[in-house]
Amino acid sequence: MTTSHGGAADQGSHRPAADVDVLVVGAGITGIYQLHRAREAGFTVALLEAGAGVGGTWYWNRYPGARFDSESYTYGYLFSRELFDEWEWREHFAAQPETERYLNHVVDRFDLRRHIRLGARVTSAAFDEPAAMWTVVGADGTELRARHVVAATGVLSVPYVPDVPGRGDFRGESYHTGRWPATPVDFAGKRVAVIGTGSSGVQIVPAIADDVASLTVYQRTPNWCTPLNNAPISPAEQAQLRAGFDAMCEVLNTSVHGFLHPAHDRTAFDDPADERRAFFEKMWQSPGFSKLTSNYTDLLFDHDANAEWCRFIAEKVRGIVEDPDTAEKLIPKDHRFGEKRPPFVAGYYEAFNRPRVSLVDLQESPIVRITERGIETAGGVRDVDVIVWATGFDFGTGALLRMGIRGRDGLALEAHWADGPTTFLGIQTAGFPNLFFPGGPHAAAGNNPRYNGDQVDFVTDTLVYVRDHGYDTIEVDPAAEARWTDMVNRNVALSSFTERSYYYGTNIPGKPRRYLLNSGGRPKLFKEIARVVETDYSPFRLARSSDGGDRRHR
Ligand code: N01
Repeated sequence: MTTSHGGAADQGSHRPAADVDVLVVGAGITGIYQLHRAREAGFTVALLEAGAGVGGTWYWNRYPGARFDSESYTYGYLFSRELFDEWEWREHFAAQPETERYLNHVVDRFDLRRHIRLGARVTSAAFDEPAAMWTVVGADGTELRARHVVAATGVLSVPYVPDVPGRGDFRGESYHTGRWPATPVDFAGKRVAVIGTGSSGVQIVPAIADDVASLTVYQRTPNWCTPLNNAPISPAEQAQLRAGFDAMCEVLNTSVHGFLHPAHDRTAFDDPADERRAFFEKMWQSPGFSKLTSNYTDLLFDHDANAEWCRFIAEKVRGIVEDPDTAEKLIPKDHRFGEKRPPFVAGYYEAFNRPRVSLVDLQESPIVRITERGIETAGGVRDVDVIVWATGFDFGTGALLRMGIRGRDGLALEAHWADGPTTFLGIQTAGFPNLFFPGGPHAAAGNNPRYNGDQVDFVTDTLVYVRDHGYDTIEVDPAAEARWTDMVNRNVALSSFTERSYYYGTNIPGKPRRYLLNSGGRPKLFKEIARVVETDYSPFRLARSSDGGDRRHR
């Protein structure tokens, strides 16, 4: 790994030299972009990545069936027209291998690999106050001193496996979707259990249903699944994509959720029943998230409108799934569409028509324990060879709280966030100078790379500002942090998600129940960034260690 190529941040200053100006943690889509932007801005850079390859989510989640549910070309990078033109996505919703290839291509094309150290899971990051820099240690023995740390560690990067009694007793193979092994798992002729029916579970079920001897799906809560409607990108569409690049960027860079789909202009009851039904059918046939973003404008606010759409989906499920009892179990009863993050599927409901696929309703028959040979529920024991835990992630704060981050006076991030995260712009937290976490908690829901990319752009501009003004540290003022966090908490009411959604952390035992997204979305982020710039970074405390080491605030 090359850590230096002539950055100038420490030149002419009394401060001790860092190994690098900017250390990025995590080589996912956000970290790769941050590494590129920081280096382009003239900083010396390094990136530490826990995995054995780059890609982040698209490295770890290599389970069969893993794929985008945002359109490929809207998820990929937009910063380079040349990159966009030369990479041909094969499908509207690319599968994991293609995305992993794409991210490797980006790393090589922009000559970033020499700055990346793989297999270096960060175990501690401590702010050295007199030196005004971070000491970052990796599990592989790496130790780097960095002026700034950008933790691009993701919101869905720490897998959660529930503490079911007997879990360690199981003698067969077990895997979590979010830590899928690099060597493909051989399902042929095996009895397989999938526990969990969120976006990951409903992707893997149809992908392996033809290979297994038997597949038992353990469902605690059904989701409102609708078709992804994926398709290959035809040559004509490839040409259209290229011709429409600028217009597409304009939409993606300004839309609230970072999707291309245009908003509808009608509410559900503007239309008579037959037209509403025809519209719902159109939605059912439409790609990915358009069922949310292009549906009736009152879908998430008017319970009757939502109920109409849910009734439509329920009818579809009953029409697809041949066994009426299974169909009923697959239809959600406890939440409306959009109250949880909706999964998009290809062949999920159809999979239950195969004789070898069956559903266990855990509300009816809860899991009692894992045995050496299988899963015992209140309804009996089933022996299996493989257990797939599709049981989700410690969302939002999981990775940041496991990195041993220590700020001023040794302040532990875990202590600072004991009651839930407090942030400014979802980027910085008070007491942790020169630490940034784009793509972390208090980011907006939607097409993640777009919002995270906005944050990376701002972090980069901020690093340049700090350098060009000769400052050594930048740290958000606690009042600004409180203001942003209050805004996040106040705007919870704007969110359609219920407290049973993992966006509140409620899926993790003992985790404080706090809304972990920013419902204000990009408009709030853009507005606040503009204010930061207009007020010459007034929400931040900036200081020079050459001023005798005192923390001089402007
Ligand atoms: O995780 P989840 P995921 N016993 O938390 C169940 C993104 N993603 O990995 O609902 C039994 O959604 C739990 O049940 P319940 C996307 O943002 C994107 O599927 O809590 N079951 C639930 O069914 C997504 O939202 C794609 O009752 C237990 C499941 O496990 C996010 O990642 C693909 C249990 C967890 O669902 C997370 O999705 C995949 C227990 N003790 C993921 N504990 C794309 O398509 C939990 N469960 C781009």
